[in-house]
Amino acid sequence: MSNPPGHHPDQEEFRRVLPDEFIHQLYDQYPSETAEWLESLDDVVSRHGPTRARFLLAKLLERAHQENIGVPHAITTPYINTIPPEGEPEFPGDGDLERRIRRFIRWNAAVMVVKANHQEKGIGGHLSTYASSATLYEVGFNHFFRGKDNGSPGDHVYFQGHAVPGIYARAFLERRLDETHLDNFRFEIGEKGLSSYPHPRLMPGFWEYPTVSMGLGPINSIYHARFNHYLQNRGLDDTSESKVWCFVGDGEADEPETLGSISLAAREKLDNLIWVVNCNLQRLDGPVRGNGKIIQELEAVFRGAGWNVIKVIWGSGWDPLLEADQEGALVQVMTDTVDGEYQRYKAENGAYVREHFFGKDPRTLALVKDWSDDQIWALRRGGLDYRKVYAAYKVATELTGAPTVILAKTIKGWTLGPDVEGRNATHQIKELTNAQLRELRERLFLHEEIPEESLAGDREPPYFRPDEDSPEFQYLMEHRKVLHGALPSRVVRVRNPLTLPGPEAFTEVYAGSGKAEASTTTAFTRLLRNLCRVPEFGPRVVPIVPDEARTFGMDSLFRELKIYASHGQHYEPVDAKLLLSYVEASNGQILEEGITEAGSMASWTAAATSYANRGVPMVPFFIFYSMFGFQRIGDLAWAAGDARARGFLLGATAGRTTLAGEGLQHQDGHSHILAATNPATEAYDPAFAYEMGTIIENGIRRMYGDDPEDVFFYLTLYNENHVQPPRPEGSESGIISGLYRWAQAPAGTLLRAAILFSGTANLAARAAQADLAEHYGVGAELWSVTSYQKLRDEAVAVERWNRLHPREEARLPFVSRELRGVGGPVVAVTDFMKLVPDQIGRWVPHNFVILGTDGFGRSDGRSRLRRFFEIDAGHVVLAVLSALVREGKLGPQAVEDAISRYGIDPEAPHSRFAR
Ligand SMILES: Cc1ncc(C[n+]2csc(CCOP(=O)(O)OP(=O)(O)O)c2C)c(N)n1
Ligand SMILES: [Mg+2]
Repeated sequence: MSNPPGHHPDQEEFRRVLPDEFIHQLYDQYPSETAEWLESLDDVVSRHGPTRARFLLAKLLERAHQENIGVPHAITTPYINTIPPEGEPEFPGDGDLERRIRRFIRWNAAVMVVKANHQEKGIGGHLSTYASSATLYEVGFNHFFRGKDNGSPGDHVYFQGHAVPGIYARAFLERRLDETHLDNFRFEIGEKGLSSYPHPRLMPGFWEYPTVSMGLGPINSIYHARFNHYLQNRGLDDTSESKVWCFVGDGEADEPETLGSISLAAREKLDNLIWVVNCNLQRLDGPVRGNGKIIQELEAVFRGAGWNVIKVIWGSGWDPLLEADQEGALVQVMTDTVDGEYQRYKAENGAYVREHFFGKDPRTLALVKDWSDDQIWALRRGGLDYRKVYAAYKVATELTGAPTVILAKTIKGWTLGPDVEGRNATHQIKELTNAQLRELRERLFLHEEIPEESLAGDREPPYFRPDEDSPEFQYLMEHRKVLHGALPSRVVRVRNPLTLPGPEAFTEVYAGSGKAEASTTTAFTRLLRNLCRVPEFGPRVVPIVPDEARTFGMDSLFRELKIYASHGQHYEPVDAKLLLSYVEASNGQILEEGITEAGSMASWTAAATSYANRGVPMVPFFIFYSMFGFQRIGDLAWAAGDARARGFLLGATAGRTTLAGEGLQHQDGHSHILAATNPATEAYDPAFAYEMGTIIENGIRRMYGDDPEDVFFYLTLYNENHVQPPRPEGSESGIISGLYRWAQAPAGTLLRAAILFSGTANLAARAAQADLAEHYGVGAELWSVTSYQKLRDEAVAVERWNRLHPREEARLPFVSRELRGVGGPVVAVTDFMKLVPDQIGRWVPHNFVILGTDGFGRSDGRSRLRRFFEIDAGHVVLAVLSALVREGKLGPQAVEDAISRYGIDPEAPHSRFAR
């Protein structure tokens, strides 16, 4: 059975599952009155049809809202523009000049991609994304996006990654780039290269926000807008003059990161946030919603979440048709047609559109009876009509109290000719034949600018740039001047300097815990509190937690620092009388993000890039469950590295055996491997509170000191209590470089060995050292390795130097130099997997044995876990003895003795293979 027009099949499904009377459990006080209303509705439907009925219902709802009756908003509206023609503000620009400018940019954007692929086949680039969105960007550039030339941070614009050719092409017109730059699009190695996508790491004076991994731009933009409110509410910056604009693909909207946090944006009333979704109805492989309508679907989602939704579906050419559509037949056809059909129309022609679109209803066919096929073909989509786009942006920038999304309907590959426009393969097309280039020239009316002969034969197509005294150039520059300069532009200009903390803040953590036992997590929480108390510096610290503060003992900070709640606390918390109550305040310092590691990471990124985006350096500490860090939000961390973020990531409850009881999905033994793969990350696994403090003190200096570096720090924190020793004299540089001798070999021993420990494995190493001396006469030195990653990085650099300097004496890596004097085997023990110490394997100048926690975690107590993973003291002793046996320094009975002393079962299943 076919569905009646306008009837969504999903609604039928819904009704079958949940009857209306379940949903509206209302008592009917006056049944006869109800019957009258229902009859009236039936009567309208039978006499005037469903369109009229819908109209009346919409009017009733409108009135109900005016009267504050409290009915829900309809989640979708008809498939027409949200702003009616009579509500459109006057377009203040010169439409003709802007059209010409857009054509030049379109041409250059296409030519740079085509030329890049002539130079090297397969180098890539995209033609169709920008071709669909040129108008969306150009209206923004000419009328809205605010630059930074007046000393302010301006607007924050997140460009769609695949649209970059157009952004470069505009910068070329503005004389920020020259032909060599364009010719080096995607040829970055060497000078004047242009990166494939927006990468601040690669073009630090140009790009600001990495967006190309789908979904990350959108979520980052939400938390960025939210962070701007945070800065404002905490009195650290005036952010009222900055909007966050984010350009999103309609296919990109399927990423969970894209839509996952939109309700936060509404809850936080982010009226500084505008999203423009380029609804070209296509993604990479084909239609986004062939059988449905992405614009309607997104409208429902965003309206449901509390956003303002502005649909820009139809160009001005449709206005008279819609005006003449008195019975609503055209609106009905528009609403009933699915995206697969809309896509098809644009790959066909005017006659096809007449037959297949207007022909759906005799009344709509009649509307265009006097129109030629060409006229029908010339009807535009809203997102390609600068007047409609201008109107949407203008309204969006003036709305207050909620974020706004603009759903702009466009055509993928627009103007690129029939082989490209709207085709399913359009996303991947990166070359145009000579004939296709000629066609493009026709479509863009560039006969004068691109002379016929310039496209003759095998010649490379030329770029076109209007002279500096041309009206186009003047117009373009004048408009950017009014808006305070060109964009994108990344400028690091400190507007609110940061005063570094003095040494006092660290005194406590360096002193050790005396006789008391404490974990590195507790010590960190105290350090964080001390840092927050430092005058001037303190307010710049941004503690971020995804609903785990209690797990880390950080609830002690709630009352002192307060939890940020943009609109304050409107209730008395249940624990108001307790010392550690849940205190929220509009100037609260802690970002307690709730259970969203992705959202927390996006907040962290906003804070960690604030030194550049706002000129207000902030010092964020994102404390997460170490298992749900890099593994969970690795791509956001990658983007943060690209964005040159500076700050601290803390993986708490670290270790495969220290976090007892939790098991497979919680116990982290590999985040240090994942962290080590991020080139911006310095990963440390401190054993003691003073090491943690030293790393943080050094990190603050490196990231925020006189010569700031674009790196960020990852530290693992453990929840195991033990006495925290005071900082040994002279250990600072070893802690930072990754390794230092923590204890000499006990006196009176004959054989030599070294044990390297990190994190809580220090306990097993220390116990093993004592046992080795007492029972076997082995004197093991103890070394603390704070960072295998740093040791490896240094060694790799030295190795390279040696390779390139054959006449010089070979240098020794730091780790080899340090361990050179150890007169025996080296055993490393860690609560992380063996791959972590393996990083330094080839530079350890002795027999090197690694004990680590490979495989999935188990829920059990610490000691049994450590036995299972073979990292307890007994196994450390055994490993040292066994190495000495292999070196011929001891007989095999030493190992056998240890096996029996510690009750080790040689047949026990090995953790990695025990499934
Ligand atoms: C996380 C991620 N997955 C896949 C891709 C590969 N990719 C690049 S563009 C694209 C399609 C984009 O479609 P849409 O968002 O609709 O953008 P359009 O080009 O149509 O404007 C895909 C899948 C990516 N960049 N990021
Ligand atoms: Mg798309």
